[in-house]
Amino acid sequence: MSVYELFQTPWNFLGLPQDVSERARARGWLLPVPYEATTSYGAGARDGPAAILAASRQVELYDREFGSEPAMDYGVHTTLPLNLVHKSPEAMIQAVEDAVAGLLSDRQRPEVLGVLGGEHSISAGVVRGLARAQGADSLVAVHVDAHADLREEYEGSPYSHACAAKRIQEVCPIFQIGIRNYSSEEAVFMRRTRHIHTVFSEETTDAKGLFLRDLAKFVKNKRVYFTIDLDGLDPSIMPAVGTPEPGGISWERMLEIARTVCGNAAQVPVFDVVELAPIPGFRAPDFLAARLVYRLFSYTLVRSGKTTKKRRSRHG
Ligand SMILES: [Mn+2]
Repeated sequence: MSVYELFQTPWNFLGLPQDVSERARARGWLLPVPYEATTSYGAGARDGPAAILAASRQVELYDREFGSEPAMDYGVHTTLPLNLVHKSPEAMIQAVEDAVAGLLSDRQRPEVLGVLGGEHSISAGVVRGLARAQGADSLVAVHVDAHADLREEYEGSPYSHACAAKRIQEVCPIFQIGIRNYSSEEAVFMRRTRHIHTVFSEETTDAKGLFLRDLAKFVKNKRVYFTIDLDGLDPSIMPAVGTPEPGGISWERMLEIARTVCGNAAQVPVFDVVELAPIPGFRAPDFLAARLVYRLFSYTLVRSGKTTKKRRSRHG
């Protein structure tokens, strides 16, 4: 027996062994962004990344859907959390943009970067960083949320969580899913713009999932930035969010959406999962978020041999 068997598993996503989670070896990287400043109702999103990492160490590596332990093949490297203490929303977004652009431009870079929020306002920095590092050509966003997040500004800031999608659509077109709450200003904007395709909450519960065909078409041969505000899910399975809204997406439907995006896109270089505000002592939502992040890495990194080969050569 090695003496190291006496110690806990490493404090990283999924508790992966050291060699599988090294920067040099891992094809997926995870960046925790524990930021919260503009939350308007229930607080706690700054604790989201730590809760997801803690829960992930209990997630079974074996995945029935793949019949293997996919993370042991592709590897996930967990970076240290971004340091955003006392930063204003503007300064935070700049820091997130710099961090994401920096990680994606480095010679040693991930094939897929996952980002853990934190409140949804971080996403403006994430998509800007992605566009800066890799360009915005053929880039589209898929956005799961209960809220349209299309306000020009909210409570005095254009960088509030309530403006996340407005800032994203300045970079690329958006396909929104699960929307069930928005203001009259946003309703007008949604009708006027061609930059945004909206699937409302009640359409997502349709048994046949007809919207999935439109989604597949939207992402076909595109590079996709996939942003998931967990309040897009049904609050009966995801109550640990600042602003829970009745209705919303089931676990199985969420996975169908993720499979559709990752299976039809040319590439999903970056995703984020935001707005988990853990409820002390209630672990189910943290565990759901951890399982979702694991599936997102698997859907993006376990592909047909041909695609994998092409991607590997691109990264040299
Ligand atoms: Mn939301």
